[in-house]
Amino acid sequence: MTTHASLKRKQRGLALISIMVMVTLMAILLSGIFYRHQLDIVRAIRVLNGEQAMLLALSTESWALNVFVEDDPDVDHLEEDWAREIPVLPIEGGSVTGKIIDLQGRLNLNNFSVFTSPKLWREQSQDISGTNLITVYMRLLEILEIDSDIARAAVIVDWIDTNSELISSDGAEDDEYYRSGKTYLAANSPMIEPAELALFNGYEINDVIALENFVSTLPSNTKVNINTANKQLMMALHRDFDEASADALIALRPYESIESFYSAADGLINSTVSAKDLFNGLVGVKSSYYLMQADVLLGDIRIQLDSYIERKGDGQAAVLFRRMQFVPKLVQAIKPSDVVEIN
Ligand SMILES: [Ca+2]
Ligand SMILES: [Ca+2]
Repeated sequence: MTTHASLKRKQRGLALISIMVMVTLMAILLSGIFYRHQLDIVRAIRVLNGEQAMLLALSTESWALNVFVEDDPDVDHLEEDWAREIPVLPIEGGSVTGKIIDLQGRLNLNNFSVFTSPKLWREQSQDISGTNLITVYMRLLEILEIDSDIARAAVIVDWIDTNSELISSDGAEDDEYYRSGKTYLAANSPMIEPAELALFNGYEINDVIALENFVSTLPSNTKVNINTANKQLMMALHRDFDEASADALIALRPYESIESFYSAADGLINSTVSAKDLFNGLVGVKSSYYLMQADVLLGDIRIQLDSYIERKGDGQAAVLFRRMQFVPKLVQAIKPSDVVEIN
């Protein structure tokens, strides 16, 4: 009996240990499942937020395209609906904001495709009182405190033109890039974005950053819209335009016709040549190319969308291309006070 009773106790003890081991294993297993489940939920929320944020950004783009349906295409200025920034719209778990920028308020670097060697020579040799694409660009560089050597223009021409002959001794084609140790050749096609300038012989990254808001790279030859160009570009239009005259010209906006701009400019130029002759072909009062920038914040997700828009003559507008990027919410702009010097 005694033996039988101790055997039973032993068996109970073993059963108890087995149950404890099983419970422990179950607990480990379940905690693993719950942990994975929680991860799945976090991932699912992220994906859902990401998709919703993308849809919100794209709906901001639809808003931008719609704005142009009602817009008067014959004149474009900063008092029109498209120029009104969307205030920060609160949405559940985040916010949306957006704005439209007129890209013809900037100097279009793809306009440099018009140059042949004689035309470049003519424009660069012109008296500084004159106004043409080269003098405007050179003055803009000066105003932005960037070295304004003519090579700055010549390398743009050679980058865009389809041949491999130098536009002038200041230009740069494949051989020049090869000789400067670059691992790429001239594109021989229109520029896609102003950041490309950083690849060009002679341009430093700081020059490109300084020029960023003053130049564009549009797919066709365009005029500068004097209703939207900023002060530095207005000053660059003529050597007689100082800060005060640019302010005066800006105060008279919007110009409903280019003639009204010419008469305002005539009063500020010490020249026998009329503003109409000086600026003909360079400036206008309407724009076809715009950039819509949207910023969507949803939970942990932040999306920035840049949509390049072309407005067609019939009131329709279309997206030429878009760039969407996910920005980690935790990334903050670096303030000078954050920078720690390491000696
Ligand atoms: Ca308009
Ligand atoms: Ca060339």
